[in-house]
Amino acid sequence: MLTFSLRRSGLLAACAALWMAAVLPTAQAQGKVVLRISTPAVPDDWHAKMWTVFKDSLEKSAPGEFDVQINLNASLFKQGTEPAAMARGNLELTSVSAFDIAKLVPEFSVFTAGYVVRDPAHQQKVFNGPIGAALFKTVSEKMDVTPLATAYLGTRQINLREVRNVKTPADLKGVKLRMPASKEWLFLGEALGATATPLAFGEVYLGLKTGTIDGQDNPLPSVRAAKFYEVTRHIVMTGHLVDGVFIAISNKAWNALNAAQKQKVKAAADAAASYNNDNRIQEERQLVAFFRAQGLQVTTPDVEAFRQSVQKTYLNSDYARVWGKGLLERINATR
Ligand code: KDO
Repeated sequence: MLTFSLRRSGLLAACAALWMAAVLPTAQAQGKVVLRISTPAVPDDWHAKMWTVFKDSLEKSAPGEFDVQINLNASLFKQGTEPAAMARGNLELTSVSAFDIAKLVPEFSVFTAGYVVRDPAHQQKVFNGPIGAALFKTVSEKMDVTPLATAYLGTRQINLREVRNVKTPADLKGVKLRMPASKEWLFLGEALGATATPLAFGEVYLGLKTGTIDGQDNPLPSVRAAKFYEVTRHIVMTGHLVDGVFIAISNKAWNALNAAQKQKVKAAADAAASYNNDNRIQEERQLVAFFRAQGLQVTTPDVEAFRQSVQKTYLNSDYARVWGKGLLERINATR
């Protein structure tokens, strides 16, 4: 009977929908969970390649469940605009810098200050311990994104177009030093003694080539991956910032996952960060020889003079006032 078969097919459809909802409990019950990633990292950089590790890890732990879309070279969102895109629901994942976090979570600026984090091991201890847990909770509340893992970006050094005798911050006077475009980054450039000039990462190579900037600061693996060594002659090993980026997911995307999916996404982020960290640490050790072989001068300044001057600049600034009672001391005491 027609009425019966119609009723029956309606019932079957309802059962199917219930079944789908039970086995695929995320927002996109019909399809895969789409995870769009945007980063300014260049393809040959470890913190770009780590996203393939992330994707592969999810393919293995949850075959066919996620559609991970990796967008490098800031091709999807401009550098620094990713957190806003995530808050608007236009992006699921990125690697966010301490500088971008500090715009909304002022106490996070302690990690934008030079010579605070001592080395990659110290960085992992700080962020994987109680300090990281408390700060990440605030990040989630204020930025609506959840940090999943801490990736070591490397230790930032100064990289100049021309050879220059740099021993102390005074020797950088008048040097147009490119920094990413935010007041927190520019403050660091000025604290180093230079004239900080804002420019997006993707424009740095040309800026160095044409001379619109005199130099830039980045960790050695990024100098190699972005080929800045082709258009510069000198690296000054100031080691002024043990830098990190945080693999972070929008809360909208995170809250749409079930417990098993959350665990798999977190494990994939951990695997990606470990891959990046191991490779970056190892490569950093080898790159001085590589750059010298390319004809660059690599020199060590009076690092103590840089440390004292930079620390004094931060401690006398408004940044230090928002770090909260004892935060810097607790970071220093973390071993
Ligand atoms: C840079 O623009 O100098 C910087 O190193 C800043 C980091 O926070 C990060 O955005 C990084 O660029 C990009 O991922 C490109 O390596």
